[in-house]
Amino acid sequence: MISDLPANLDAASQILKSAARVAVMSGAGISAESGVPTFRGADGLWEGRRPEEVATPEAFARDPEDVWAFYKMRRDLMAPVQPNPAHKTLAQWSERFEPLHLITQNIDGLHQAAGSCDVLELHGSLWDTRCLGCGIQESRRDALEDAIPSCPHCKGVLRPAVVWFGEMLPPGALEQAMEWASSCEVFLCIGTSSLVQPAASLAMIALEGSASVLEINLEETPLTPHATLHLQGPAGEILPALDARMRA
Ligand code: BV8
Ligand code: ZN
Repeated sequence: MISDLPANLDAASQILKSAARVAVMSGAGISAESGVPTFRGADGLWEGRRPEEVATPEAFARDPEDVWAFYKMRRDLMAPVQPNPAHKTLAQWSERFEPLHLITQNIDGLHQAAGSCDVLELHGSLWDTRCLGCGIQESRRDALEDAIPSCPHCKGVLRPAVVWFGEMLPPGALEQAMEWASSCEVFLCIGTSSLVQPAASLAMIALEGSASVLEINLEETPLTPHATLHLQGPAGEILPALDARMRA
């Protein structure tokens, strides 16, 4: 799809202006302008390490220390990171639409840091741990010193409370996301390669529900041919540009 950005921005802002029910699905690309490496880009986090190596229950069973080192590296990397204008625009839009449902594949917490509430984290949170012993899940921003952190309640082994490949999404999360996707008027798909399932199926569910699907991405993805509009460019510039047109 040839992207004529100015025309697509005008068309997209018209679609949004007349919408009430909006759903958003974000991926790693929305945090790229905050300095967070994406998964499959040239500087991708997976660079040199296959996802199956670190983001699977088998990897954790095989070498929990190695998997924790990977997540600690990401927690340390994320600690100083701030939301960018893309996150901030979506936070402002939560007042503008009735409702704006925000679904994210990201585990970085930047939507919440920008002020968005009720964020549906399909793949869990980098900041949460879950105990293999007592099952308690809690958010922890402290440095998690030990190679394999232990539960403050029962001394059991903690794991990152994220969804690994081959694992089910949190109970109810996919159902909620599917309900929002099927009932929205506009579905914004921002900064995702649309490769990881079942998240990648949400945009198609929105299309079946006769929503307009607006894709914001630096490049074309498997969703692009199906999208109503493809807005090619950085989310941190495109979302504020849409917002400005909607206010004009
Ligand atoms: C499940 C948490 C099964 C951990 C993540 C074969 C075919 C189809 C499916 C499968 C298959 N083989 C296996 C599967 C299933 C698998 C899957 O989909 N694999 C893919 C790789 C093929 N899925 C699963 O395993 C899921 N579970 O299926 O369960 C099951 C069923 C029944 C019973 C039991 C089990 C679980 C998947 C969740 C995995 N966890 N994250 C962690 O983060 O460490 S996934 C991980 O990838 C992140 O969550 C990330 O968000 C997600 C998706 O990636 P993206 O967000 O899209 O990021 P990516 O780098 O790929 O793309 C960035 C995009 O942004 C690019 O397009 C780029 O152009 C763009 N961009 C960059 N900068 C900008 C930008 N856009 C705008 N502005 C910018 N500035
Ligand atoms: Zn415990």
